[in-house]
Amino acid sequence: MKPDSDALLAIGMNGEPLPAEHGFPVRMVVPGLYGFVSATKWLVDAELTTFADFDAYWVKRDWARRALIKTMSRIDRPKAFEQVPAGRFVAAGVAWAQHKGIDKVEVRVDGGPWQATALSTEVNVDTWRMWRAELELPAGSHTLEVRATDRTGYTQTSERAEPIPDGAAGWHTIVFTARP
Ligand SMILES: Nc1nc2c(c(=O)[nH]1)N[C@H]1C(S)=C(S)[C@@H](COP(=O)(O)O)O[C@H]1N2
Ligand SMILES: [Mo]
Repeated sequence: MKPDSDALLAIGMNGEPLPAEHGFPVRMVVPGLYGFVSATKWLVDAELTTFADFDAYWVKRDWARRALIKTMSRIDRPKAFEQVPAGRFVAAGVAWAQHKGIDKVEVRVDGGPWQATALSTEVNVDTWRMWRAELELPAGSHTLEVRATDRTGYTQTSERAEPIPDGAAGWHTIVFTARP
């Protein structure tokens, strides 16, 4: 209920009624909070209460009571274990830092120097941002890593965390092969 949370009850998506799998007829969406604490689908009723007075579904299953989405980036191309032609290759993916905004996304190949990526236009600080990087790949097996920095100046930590209790952390890493 915070005025600046931009929380909403969503009844449509892409100009159409919500698809059943995404919560038809109505769901909650709260930018900046993970789905498991905020994005109830197939909403039928709501109870006004406080964090202290109510154990939500996932809290009873050892997930965090309040969970802010962590600044994160993801590699979508190449896919894990994909074979791509050696030489010039465009890697791509998305990054997000809700309520903060993405400042930059960097990638590195085989533990080499971090290199900047090109970012798509920012719709607003809550939406995902696409990135792309042009790589020059020698033939052989490669490891690609990605990390994002948000506008508070925070760069994603390499230290891994499991999704439970309050969201995964670490650098998304893809192993793939460039064939001659
Ligand atoms: N009713 C209901 N709503 C739910 C869940 C659920 O298990 N039941 N899972 C939540 C979680 S963990 C996430 S990540 C999002 C996923 O929403 P999506 O399927 O639209 O991507 O829904 C949330 N809303
Ligand atoms: Mo989730």
